[in-house]
Amino acid sequence: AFGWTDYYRLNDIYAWLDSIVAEFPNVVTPVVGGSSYEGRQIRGVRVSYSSANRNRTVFVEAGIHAREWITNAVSTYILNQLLRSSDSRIRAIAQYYDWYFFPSVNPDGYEYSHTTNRMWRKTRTPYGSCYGADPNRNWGYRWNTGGASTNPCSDTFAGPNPFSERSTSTLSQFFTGISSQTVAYISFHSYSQLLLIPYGHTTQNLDNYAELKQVGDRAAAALASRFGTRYTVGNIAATIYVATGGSMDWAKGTYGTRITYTYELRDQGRYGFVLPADQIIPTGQETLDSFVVIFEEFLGKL
Ligand code: 0X9
Ligand code: ZN
Repeated sequence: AFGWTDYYRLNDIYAWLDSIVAEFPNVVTPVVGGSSYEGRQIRGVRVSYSSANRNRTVFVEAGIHAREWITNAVSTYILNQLLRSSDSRIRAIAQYYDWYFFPSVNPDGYEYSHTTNRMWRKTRTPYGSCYGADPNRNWGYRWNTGGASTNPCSDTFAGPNPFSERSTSTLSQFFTGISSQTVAYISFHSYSQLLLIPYGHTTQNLDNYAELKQVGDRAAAALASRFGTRYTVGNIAATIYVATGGSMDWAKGTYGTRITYTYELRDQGRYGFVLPADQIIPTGQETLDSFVVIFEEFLGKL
């Protein structure tokens, strides 16, 4: 049975999505956010407790990098808690927003990381003798203007053009369709314990950086208060490196999405991408603590 003490294959995750649709038919709706080169669906769910919440839509994306398995698991952990928790703060945010969760937005890469190469990162589109573009270098905002490669054999290959990948192109079209009602874009990566704010092309703090930094610092404090896990909060290019073509930057740069964070979840390199499954629940708990702070902040203000 599905749970949070192991990592799961794509079809197990999708079967679990079906199970929550069946269990919460008035709240959870299945959605298809797109498709992949190898023909898999990018499946997700919409969680909505009231039609009044439509203009407060939150978009959550996990697994854009195949090997970052903790992200897929944490996204389903949070989704499950939004449905089942009796904590009043969790109930308040669950019921104030409309939520879209896409636990595995690079399904071909995710399956390949299970079957063949645990360290796979990219999509699986063939490019000559190499495979895949980096789906977090492929989005059409300041595409390939730094921190990306033009070599198809590189792990940060931007692709031959923006949205060359079927997964990013179809998911971006889905997002465009809901962009006018969407207030938040959350992207889950691992690892390094960072809470990153746009943009990746410049160390300048643009748009509503100050607001996001202030809320992010409070979110990181809440996260640390559970188990002492320390996160650094800041601009992408200043905190890690210049990187362009990321999904969150595209949402903010194209549609001005107000609440935009990229998480780099546990750990800081001891296990790296191969985080033991017994850390899924604690990582989920502390990450949800930070989520509550972020989304409480905007209660009644959107
Ligand atoms: O390099 C990346 O894509 C992310 N780090 S990772 O180690 N998980 O690969 C950082 C994402 C930066 N985000 C944006 N540029 N939007
Ligand atoms: Zn990543």
